[in-house]
Amino acid sequence: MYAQLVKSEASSETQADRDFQARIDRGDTIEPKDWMPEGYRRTLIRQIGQHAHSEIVGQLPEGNWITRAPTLERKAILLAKVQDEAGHGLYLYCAAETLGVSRDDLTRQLLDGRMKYSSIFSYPTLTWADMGAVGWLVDGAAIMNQVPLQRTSYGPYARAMVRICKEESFHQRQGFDVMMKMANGTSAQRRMAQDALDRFWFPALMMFGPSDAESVHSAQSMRWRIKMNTNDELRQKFVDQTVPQAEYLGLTVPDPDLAWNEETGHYDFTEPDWDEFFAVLKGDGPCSADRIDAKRKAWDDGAWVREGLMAHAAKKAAAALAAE
Ligand code: FAQ
Repeated sequence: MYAQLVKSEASSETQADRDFQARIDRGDTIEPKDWMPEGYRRTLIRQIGQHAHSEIVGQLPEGNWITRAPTLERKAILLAKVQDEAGHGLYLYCAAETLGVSRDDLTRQLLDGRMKYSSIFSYPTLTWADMGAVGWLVDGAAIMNQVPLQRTSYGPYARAMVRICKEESFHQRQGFDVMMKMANGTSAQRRMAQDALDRFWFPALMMFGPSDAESVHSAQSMRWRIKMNTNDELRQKFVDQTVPQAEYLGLTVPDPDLAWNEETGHYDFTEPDWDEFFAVLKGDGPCSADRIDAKRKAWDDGAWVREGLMAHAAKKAAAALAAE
C-alpha cells in the first residue's frame, strides 16, 4: 500500500460529525480549539506535516548550488529563496502543532519512513539551469496547488498559505528569470535549459499526486475542504499555464503527444510514468536515500542544541517558580 489507510467516516457518523460537516459546508473556518472529527485532525496532520517536510527537504537540491551560483546577485537570490523554504517549513510545523503533534514527532516520523515528502525532491539538481527549472516548474506547481489552499477549512493552515504563496510567487519568477537568461544565452546555455526542462517536466507533473482514480484521500479531503481541487484538475491547470511559458522561452516540452485540444480548451498531454512515481514514494528515487541521510545527520548534529535549549528553558522556569 503506497498510502496511509484512512478510516471511512460514513459508517459511524455521529450528530457531532454532521454538525461539523454543516460548518464546513457553510464555509466556516475551523480553529484549533473547535471540536473536530479525529479523521479530520489526522488528515490535516498528515498533509500539513508532509507539506512541512517537503519545504525542509526541498532546501537540499537548491542548497547544493549556493556555493556555485554564477554571480554574487544570483547567489544572494538563491540564498534568500532557500532561507524562505525554511520559513515555510516553520509556519507549517507550527500549524501542525496546533493539532496536538510536536515538531520533533513529525521529524521522527519523516526519518523512520512513516511520513513522506514531495517526490520531486528525490531528483538531483545536476546543473545551474536546474535552479531555473526548479523555480519555474517546481515552485510553479507548488503555487498551483497552494493558492486554493489559502481557502482551506483549517484556519492556521489557510493563514500559513497566504504568506507562503506570496513568497512562492517570487520564487517562481526568479526561476523563470534564470531560464530566460539561459534560453537566450549561448548555445551551450540553451542546451542546459532544454536539458533541465527535459528532466524536470514529468517529475513536476507528479507533484500533484496520483491520478484521481488512484488518489485514496481526495474524496474525503475535498468534502472537508482540506483539499480544494482534485490532483488531475490541478495537473491540467499547470500544463495549460506552463506550455505557453515554455514556448515563450523557445524550449520544447518533452512530450511528443502534447497538443492543444480545441474541443476541451485544454492541452492533451502524456501522463507521467506512475510506476516511477510509486517507486519514488517507496524511497527508491535517485536521491531518496541521500535526502533522508542528510536530514538524519542534521537531526543528530542538532541534538546538543535542542538539549541546551531545553536545559535553559528548565532553568528559567525553575527561577521563575522560585521568585513567586
Ligand atoms: N510526493 O490520496 P493522495 C514545494 C502521497 S511544496 C510524495 O492523492 P493527498 C515548495 C500522499 O501523501 C510541495 N507523496 O494524497 C518548494 C498519500 O500518501 P500518505 C509539497 C505523494 O494527500 C518548492 C498517497 O500518495 N506540497 O514544492 C505525492 O490527498 C521548491 C496518496 O495520494 C504539498 O505538500 C507526491 N508528489 O494529495 C520547496 C501541498 N502525491 O500520506 C522547495 C499540500 C501524493 O497516505 C523548493 N499537499 N503522495 O502516506 C497536498 O495538496 C496533497 O497532500 C497532495 C497529495 C496533492 C500532495
